[in-house]
Amino acid sequence: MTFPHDITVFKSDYQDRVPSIRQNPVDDWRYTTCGYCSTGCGIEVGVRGGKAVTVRGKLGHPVNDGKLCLKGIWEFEAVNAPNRAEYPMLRTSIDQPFARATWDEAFTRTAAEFTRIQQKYGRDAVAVVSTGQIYTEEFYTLGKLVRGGLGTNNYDGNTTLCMASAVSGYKRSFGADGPPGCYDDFDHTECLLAFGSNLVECHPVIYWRLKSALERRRFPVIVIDPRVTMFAQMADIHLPITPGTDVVLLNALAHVVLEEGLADEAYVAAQTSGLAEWRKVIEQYSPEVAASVCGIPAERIREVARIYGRAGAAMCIWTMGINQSTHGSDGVVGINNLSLITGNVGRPGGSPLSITGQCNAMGTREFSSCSGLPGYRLLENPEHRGEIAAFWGVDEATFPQKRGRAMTDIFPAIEAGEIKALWLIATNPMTSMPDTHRVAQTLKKLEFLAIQDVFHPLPSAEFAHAFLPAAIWAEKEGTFTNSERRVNLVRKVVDPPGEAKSDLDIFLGLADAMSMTHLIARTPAQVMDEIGRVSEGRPCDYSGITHEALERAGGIQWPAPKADAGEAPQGSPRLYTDGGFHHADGRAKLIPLLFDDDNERPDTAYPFWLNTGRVVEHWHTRTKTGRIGNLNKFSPIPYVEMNSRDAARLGIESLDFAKIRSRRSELTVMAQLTERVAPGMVFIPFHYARGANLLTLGLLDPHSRQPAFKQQAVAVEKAERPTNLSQEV
Ligand SMILES: Nc1nc2c(c(=O)[nH]1)N[C@H]1C(S)=C(S)[C@@H](COP(=O)(O)OP(=O)(O)OC[C@H]3O[C@@H](n4cnc5c(=O)[nH]c(N)nc54)[C@H](O)[C@@H]3O)O[C@H]1N2
Ligand SMILES: Nc1nc2c(c(=O)[nH]1)N[C@H]1C(S)=C(S)[C@@H](COP(=O)(O)OP(=O)(O)OC[C@H]3O[C@@H](n4cnc5c(=O)[nH]c(N)nc54)[C@H](O)[C@@H]3O)O[C@H]1N2
Ligand code: SF4
Ligand SMILES: [Mo]
Repeated sequence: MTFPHDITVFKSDYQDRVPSIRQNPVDDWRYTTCGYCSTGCGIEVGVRGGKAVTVRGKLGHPVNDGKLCLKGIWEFEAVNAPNRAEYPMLRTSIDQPFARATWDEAFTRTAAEFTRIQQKYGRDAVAVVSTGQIYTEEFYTLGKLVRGGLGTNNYDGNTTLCMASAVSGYKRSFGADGPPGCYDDFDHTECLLAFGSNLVECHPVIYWRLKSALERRRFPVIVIDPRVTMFAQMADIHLPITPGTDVVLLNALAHVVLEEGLADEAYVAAQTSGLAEWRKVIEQYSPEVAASVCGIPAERIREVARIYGRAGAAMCIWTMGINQSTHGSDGVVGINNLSLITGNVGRPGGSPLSITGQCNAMGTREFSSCSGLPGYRLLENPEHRGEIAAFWGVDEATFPQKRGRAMTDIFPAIEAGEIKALWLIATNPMTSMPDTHRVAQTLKKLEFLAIQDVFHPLPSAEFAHAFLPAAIWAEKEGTFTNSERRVNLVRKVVDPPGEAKSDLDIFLGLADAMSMTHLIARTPAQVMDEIGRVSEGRPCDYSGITHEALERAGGIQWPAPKADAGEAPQGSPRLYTDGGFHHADGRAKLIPLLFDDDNERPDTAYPFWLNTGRVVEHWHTRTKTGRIGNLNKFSPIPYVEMNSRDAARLGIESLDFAKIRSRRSELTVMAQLTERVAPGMVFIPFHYARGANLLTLGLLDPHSRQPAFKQQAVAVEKAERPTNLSQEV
C-alpha cells in the first residue's frame, strides 16, 4: 500500500507497541494546549503555508507526554472547517436574513442597543452569558467590561450547566473553590472512587494517566454509575446506582467509616468543624437504608467503605453524574465529607478531585467575575468590592452587593420580560440547555440578541440580531487552566479566517464603542500582568505566572506566587497540604446532608429513566466535531442506547427507530441495543441539535442552580424510519 505522505513511526515509551501515524508534511511545529476538554494536553500544531495541517502530542509534556485523544488529533480540522464565520452580520428583525456588516457597524449597533435597553429598562435588562472555552485573559477582560462598565448583575456562563455544583460544594466545605488534587495522585493512591464520570470517553488522557499508574502499581478502582460505561467495565467494583441517589450512598459510606473506627480522628479534630451535628445525620444512613434507596446491596456498600477507609491514601474523582443533579452541590459536599473524615485532602494520592469539563472552565471560575470578582473575591464582601474598585479605578457603587442570576435563571427572566437583551459568548443554548423548545420561545422574546461565535449557521443564531465572528483556538494568544489547576499557554499559530477577530479584540472593540476604553488592557500579555497583580496573595495566586514562564515549564499549577529574582516560579501540585482552609476559623466544614427524593421519576405513563451525556468522538453541540469526517462518521445521527430486553418487549430491533416522549416533547432516533444500559433506562448523547434536550426537564440544584440533565422520565415506542435523516450541526 502507498500513502501520499511520509509515515512516522513512534516507539511508545512504556510498552513495545509500535503505532504508525500518517503525517502531513509541515513547515513548522508550534506549541499550544488542546482546546477541547479540561485535561489540558500539550499539543504541537503542524503549519504549512500559513495553515494548520496536522497536530501531534507534545512529548515530555507534564500532562500528556505526547498522547492525544481522537478529538485532539483532528483539532486542526475544526480550525479549517467550511462553516467558519468570517464577517460580522446584522439584521433588525429575526424574520429577515442576516446582512454582512463592517466591524464598525456591528460594534456601534451592539453598543447602541445595550445602551438603549439599559436606559429604558434599567441596567439589569441586559444579560451576558459566556462560556468555559475562551482564554483567561478574555474572561478577565469581559468581567471588567460587564462588572466595571455595563454594570448588569445578570452575568453568568455555561459553567452553570457544567461545574457550578463542584464550585458550590468546594466553597461550602473548604471556604473557597479549587480542586485540591492533581493527576499525579494516581501514582500515590491506594484506592480510587469515581462517581458519575465516563473518564474513558470524556477525559481519555486522564484515563491514560490512570491506566499507566495501574500498570506500575495495582490499586482498587471503584466506579459508581448507573450505566456500564467503558470505565465501569475496567473497574474492580462497579456500583450501578439508582439515578440521583449518590448523596445517600456517600452518607452510608461515611456511616461505615465511623462505625468501624476507620476515621482519621486526629485529622478531624485538628482540621474540621461540625462533627457532632454531622454525625447525628450520618447515623440515620446505614447501608441497609441506603440499599433501599440506591439499589446497591448493603454488604457491597460496607465492602467499598472498608476498602476506601483502610487505604493509606484514597482519592475520589467525579464529573457530571454528580454535578448535574438536584443534589449536585450536596453530592460534592458528601464527597468532601468522606474525604475529610479519612484525612484525604491535599495529601499525595488522597484528595477529592473534581474532573472539570471545558478547556478553560477553571479560568472562568477564577477570573471572569461571573459569580463574584476576580481572584475568588466575593461581591458580598465589602472589602473585596473596595479592593477591585480601587484596582480597576471604577466607582464601587457600580458593583452589586450580591451575585445576580445564574444562566438557568436568566432564561426564565427573559421569559418573564425582565431581561430584554442578551449577549451570548461561545455557548449554544439552543442545543445545550434543558427543554430547548422553551429556550426557542424564550429567545424570540428578546429585543436584541448578540451572538459571538466561531461558526455559522448555528442553532442559537437563528434568533440573533447581531453575529460577531470570533477567532478560534490556535488563532489567538492566551492561557487555559486545566482540572489540576495547571495554567498553560495557547499560542497563536495561524491567522483567523476573513475578518474574524479574537474574543479579546471583540471585547476591546465594544469597550471602545461604549466609551469604556480606559478600562481595558490591550494585549494578552498586558492582561496576564494585571491578573498576576490582582491575584497576588489570593488562593488562586497567578503573580509568578507570565506567558514566558509558562512556555518554559509546560504549564504551572496555581497558587504560583512571585519567585525571587532569578528563580523560576514554583507551582503547587496540591492544596490544603497543611490544612489552612478558607473558612474564618481555618477549618473545613463537615456538613450534614439530608436526602429529598425530588426528581422526575419513571411512572406508568413515562416508565423509563432518561440519562444523557457524551460520546468520545463528539464535542457538546457538535459545532466543532459535526463537520469533521473522521469524528462525525462514528455517530452522524442521533440515537438512543437501550437494553435489548426492553427492546424485545417493545418489538424494537437493533437499528430500528424509536420514538422517545417526555412531558416536554418527543423525538425519533435510531435504537442501539446494548447491555451498557440497564433495563428501565435509556441513554441519549446530547450532542445533536433538536435532540435530547427537547426531552429534558432540567430541575435545578438549590445551591448551584445547575440542571439535573441526567434524571428524567420518558416513554419509548417503536417508530417508522424518518424520511430525512440528515443531521444539521
Ligand atoms: N468526548 C467528549 N469529551 C468531553 C466533552 C464532550 O462533549 N465530548 N465535554 C467535556 C465537558 S464540558 C464535561 S462537563 C465532561 C463531562 O464528562 P462526564 O461527566 O464524564 O460525561 P457525561 O457523559 O456527561 O456523564 C458521566 C456519567 O454520569 C453518569 N450518571 C448519570 N446519572 C448518574 C447518577 O445519578 N449518579 C452517578 N454516579 N452517575 C450518573 C452517566 O451514566 C455517565 O456515564 O466531559 C468533557 N469531555
Ligand atoms: N442533556 C444534556 N445537556 C447538557 C449536558 C449533558 O450532559 N446533557 N452537559 C452540559 C455541559 S457539562 C456543558 S459544558 C454544556 C455545553 O454547552 P455549550 O456551551 O452550549 O456547548 P458548545 O457546543 O461547547 O458551545 C460552545 C460554542 O462556542 C463556540 N466556540 C468555540 N470556540 C470559541 C471561541 O474561541 N470563541 C467564541 N466566541 N466561540 C467559540 C462553538 O462554536 C460553540 O457554538 O452543555 C450542557 N448540556
Ligand atoms: S484528552 Fe482532552 S485535552 Fe487531551 S487531546 Fe483529548 S480533548 Fe484534548
Ligand atoms: Mo461541561
